[in-house]
Amino acid sequence: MALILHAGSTNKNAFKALIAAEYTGVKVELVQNFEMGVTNKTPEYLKLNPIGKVPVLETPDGPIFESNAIARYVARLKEDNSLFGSSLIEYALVEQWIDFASLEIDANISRWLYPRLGFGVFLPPAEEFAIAALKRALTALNTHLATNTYLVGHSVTLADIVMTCNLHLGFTRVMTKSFTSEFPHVERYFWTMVNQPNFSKILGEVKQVESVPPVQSAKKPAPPKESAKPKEGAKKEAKKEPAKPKVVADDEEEEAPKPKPKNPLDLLPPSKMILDEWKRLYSNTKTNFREVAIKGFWDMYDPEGYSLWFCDYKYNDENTVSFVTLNKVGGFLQRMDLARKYAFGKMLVIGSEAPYKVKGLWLFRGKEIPQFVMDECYDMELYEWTKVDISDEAQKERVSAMIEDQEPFEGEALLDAKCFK
Ligand SMILES: N[C@@H](CCC(=O)N[C@@H](CS)C(=O)NCC(=O)O)C(=O)O
Repeated sequence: MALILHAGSTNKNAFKALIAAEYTGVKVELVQNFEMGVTNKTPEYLKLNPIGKVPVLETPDGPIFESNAIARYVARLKEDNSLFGSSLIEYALVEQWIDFASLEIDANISRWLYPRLGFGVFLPPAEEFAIAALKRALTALNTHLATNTYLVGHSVTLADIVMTCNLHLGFTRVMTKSFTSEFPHVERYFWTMVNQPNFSKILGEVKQVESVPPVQSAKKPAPPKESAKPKEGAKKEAKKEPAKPKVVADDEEEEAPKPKPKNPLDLLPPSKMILDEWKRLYSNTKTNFREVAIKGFWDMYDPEGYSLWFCDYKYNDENTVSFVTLNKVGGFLQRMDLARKYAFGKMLVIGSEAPYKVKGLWLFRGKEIPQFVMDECYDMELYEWTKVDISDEAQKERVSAMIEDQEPFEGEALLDAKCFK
């Protein structure tokens, strides 16, 4: 008889036991009609897990909560399997990596992701701390995986199952390609693992998230959306949940965006500079660019209502392939779409051979870089930002040269110049 696992069908903590079951051949089935935020509040569920969290495994000897404990139980049900390694030291190392996956990887992904989704208070310094801690852990993991295919030994262990499920939350919800590309061995490991048949049967097709989710100020009940993560292994799939509001955080839950409050930049005192007029002048000036457009820019520029910023890509060493570098900059400009009403930018890809340098100039409404841009456009933190001091003629001239796509720029050829307007 199958063991019953209480969880929704896209709960990453439940995936651990389901994947372990694929390796050991133990039968584990998801309970039917599980509804996150409803089922786990019932008195019957609270008898299985007094804290009401998900998942819980029902066994002939009583319930087990905590997903790692459940996965260990499922892994141990079959004797002589290699999920715990094959020696005392391997057993210890499996436990070491399970703890590391939970306390250093999962905890920091959660601290980054959940406040953004409205589960918890969003505080930028706390997010910064979580991202730094996550990067520290991923750096260590990356180093280990540079010379190891698996976390322990030469085949999949429970440590790989727990690690991959935890990374799955990160890769699918908050860790974009530009974030993970700093950790190439972790990327290789993750994609190798999720494509192992015993993993893909449970996880289905895995797609990396394309942008960091925007900050939602408060959690509110929202109608559930169709899951974007279809899974094979139909026998293990719970029935579709009925369309009722949910009230509790779960990996499977997507929020409908709240109606946005007025952008604080619209509340700034009016400026004599009209951004659209500048954008029109820029676009319509075909000749005498310096005399017409650049002069016009400085005539209209209002340092009270706007600010100018130089940006410098922090990881130029990685810009070894021209089209990849151009795509990276193109992606950044696409993601800046949210700031079109409040910004103008020039991005230069500099150099005639790799590694290319990426530098830019941005004009933003207000005296600082708008907070919503910092919060919602992940690329911002890939650049060093320096406010232009317009009392410094050299800096002003640099601004003019960047707007003009002056070549050579700082002694180098331009591979490309892209404009955000
Ligand atoms: N340490 C627990 C975490 C369980 C957990 O936080 N589950 C989430 C869903 S993935 C949950 O039940 N959230 C509802 C709540 O916090 O009340 C485990 O690994 O099982």
